[in-house]
Amino acid sequence: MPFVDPDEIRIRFSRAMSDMYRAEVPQYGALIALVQQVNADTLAHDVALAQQLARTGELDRLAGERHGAIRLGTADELAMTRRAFAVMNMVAVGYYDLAAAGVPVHSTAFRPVDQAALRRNPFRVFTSLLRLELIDDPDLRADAAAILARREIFTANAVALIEKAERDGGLADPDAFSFVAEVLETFRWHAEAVIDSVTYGRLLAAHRLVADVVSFRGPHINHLTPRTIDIDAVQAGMPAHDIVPKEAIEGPPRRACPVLLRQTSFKALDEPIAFPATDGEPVTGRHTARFGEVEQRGAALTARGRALYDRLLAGPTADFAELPDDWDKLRRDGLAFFRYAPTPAGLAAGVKDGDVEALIRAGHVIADPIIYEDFLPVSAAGIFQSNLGGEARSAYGAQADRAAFEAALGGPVLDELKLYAEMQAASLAATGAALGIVLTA
Ligand code: OOG
Ligand code: NI
Repeated sequence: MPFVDPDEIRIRFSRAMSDMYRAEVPQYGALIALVQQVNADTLAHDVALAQQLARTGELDRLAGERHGAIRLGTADELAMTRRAFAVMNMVAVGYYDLAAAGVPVHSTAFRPVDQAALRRNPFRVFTSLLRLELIDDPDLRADAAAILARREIFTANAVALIEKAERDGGLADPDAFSFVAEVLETFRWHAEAVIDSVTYGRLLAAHRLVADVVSFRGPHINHLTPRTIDIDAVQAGMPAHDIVPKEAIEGPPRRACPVLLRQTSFKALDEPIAFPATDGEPVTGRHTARFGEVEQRGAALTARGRALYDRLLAGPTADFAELPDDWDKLRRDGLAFFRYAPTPAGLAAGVKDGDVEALIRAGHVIADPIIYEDFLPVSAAGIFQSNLGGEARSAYGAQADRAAFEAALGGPVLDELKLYAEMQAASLAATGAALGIVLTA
């Protein structure tokens, strides 16, 4: 039996997650229907956008594109999660420090990185690791560590299949099918807490997120986000679908040339949970953690573009007028990443001059924005806060600790800016090769 393509395993897994979350959270199904409608309407009315998305391969991936989020409790859990995602051709990209925003975690995103894999399905999982050292009360810290040390978030079969994939270099069917089913178990919602209600209350008082991570058998997926190409239309359409969105969309304002990421979420479910019975009496409670979110993705910004964006975001009015709303200007100013390709006219013209901007003006080369595949810590913090019951906590004094995160992960996280720069350079080289010239940007 040949190995199943890791990209195919990821597609199956992403679908299985979507089916599971639809069954767990009915509003998710309503949101998906709304997003599909908005995307279809937008494409029907914006031919230029439809053509651009077709050129960059995003049109095909759009309908199945999702990101999820999980919150892990220990270094061992993070290391095994890395190995599980590796079977699906997903690696850790980026380091996000959330302590600065008052959330006691640091995070990465597991996602595919090469262009072919992204085009097939860019499934990403925002993965946070609890920083127990940020819990002030030493007794509570020790209790939480002991509770976490007792749990095993992956099934024995999942671990065996991960080891088999590593040993053999892949998984054939039916192992690949079993792998998807077994790993899915890790992310399932369990309404039974593993701790008593008094301990739950103490964890909750330390931070709602601590209670969410420590109280359960595993890191239930807390949202699964579809991608829209018009988030304002989705936001406006939510009430008619009985979905109550947050007031404001996170990220940059609406622009003709979307950049980075805009997101909005709807309120977390208030769900019944059960604590272990005491004196034979059942003990029940309620927990809020799982919510819904939708996002619109735009161009990846260069280090320079990102610095400008961050400066404008931090400004008193968050006015983004200084960031050009024009693809040509964003490209010429080196503010965003682009994918270059020869046009049919360019291939027919027998061009000699390698100046890219001149070739673009002549219609011989086309440059499309490279889509941002990652996350924004400020938006992520806003998403965390709004779904942890609202009450914001001020920043933790602690510094980011990327070294500790990477030690827990068992390897370095990739630098997203480097990945985008490589994609841009590869597209320039391929365009030059197709035209038979050396291109200079
Ligand atoms: C993760 C929040 C981050 C996003 O889209 O920025 C996130 C969480 O709440 O666990 O998913
Ligand atoms: Ni999210």
